[in-house]
Amino acid sequence: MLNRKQFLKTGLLGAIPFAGIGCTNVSKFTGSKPVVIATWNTAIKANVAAWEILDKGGYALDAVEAGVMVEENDPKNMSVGYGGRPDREGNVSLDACIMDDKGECGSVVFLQNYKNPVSVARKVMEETPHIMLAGEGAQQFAKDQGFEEMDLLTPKAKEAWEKWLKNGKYEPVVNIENHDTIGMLALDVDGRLSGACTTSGAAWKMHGRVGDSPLIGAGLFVDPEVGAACATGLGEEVVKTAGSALIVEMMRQGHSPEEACKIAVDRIISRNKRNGTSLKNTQVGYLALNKDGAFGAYSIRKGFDYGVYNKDGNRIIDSEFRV
Ligand code: SD4
Repeated sequence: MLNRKQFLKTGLLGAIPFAGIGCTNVSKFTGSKPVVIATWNTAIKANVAAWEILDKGGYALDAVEAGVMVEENDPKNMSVGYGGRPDREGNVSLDACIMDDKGECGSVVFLQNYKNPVSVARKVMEETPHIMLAGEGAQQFAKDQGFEEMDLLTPKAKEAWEKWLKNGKYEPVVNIENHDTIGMLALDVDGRLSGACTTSGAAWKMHGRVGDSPLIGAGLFVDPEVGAACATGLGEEVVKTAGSALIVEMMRQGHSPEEACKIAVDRIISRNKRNGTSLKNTQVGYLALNKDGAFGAYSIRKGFDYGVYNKDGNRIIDSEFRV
């Protein structure tokens, strides 16, 4: 099979003329580099792994991969990787994506039995001519790449599922109690932006359901000329409004990272208002980082927080919110 470099050399992509780059009016919102930000207060640990790489002058892509892997490997985080909550039939299935400073990306969806989907996603980006692999194909690829197969359902997650089965209502909510998907954005000392997002998805989802987290433009988007954004919360709402891509475009138009996130939250609210649908208990939180290292966040409701590690240290910040 062609790897990505060979594929690019075949000229398939070379035949497409480059479009002119639009105005990138983001420099008035300055920050510092290196910097890493990630969703929820679990980020405090994940950021340390990312910072170890960034602080030594390392690559943002390596930093986000190492950072989110901390959560994938942690069985206490029941929304990501090993220990994630299963679907309504008791299967743990994982989704993840990664995007680099050249706008290359890779993702895996509905991956079972491999605890580090972010690394499989990176292999999709680097070793294949594709950007996404799903289900059995993703599993076969993970196996071929030498990833170790394992059972991801922990006794704790199994117990939670059995408890849920007693009522067994199919209401795949991601609200203020049920979260911890990790989306992480980093800017390294050389100004390279990268992002990653990884999740076990909505607890008790239908078998086969995929949310926003592995979808480039929804759960994650990186444009090296402008900035990066990622999402957490009820993925269906994020996908319906192209959340992360929208945020990056808003930053391109001159909005600060926080303003851009607010615009994306407002888009969700107005869509639901227009349709008379309820967002009761629904949470969506967005993070954004611009190419100068300025960052911001916004969520539908109170309770979303995120971790930032930059020259001022590692800390948790409460997001601004709508209600
Ligand atoms: C999803 N966005 O699959 C994910 C869930 C999530 O914290 O963010 N949980 O819809």
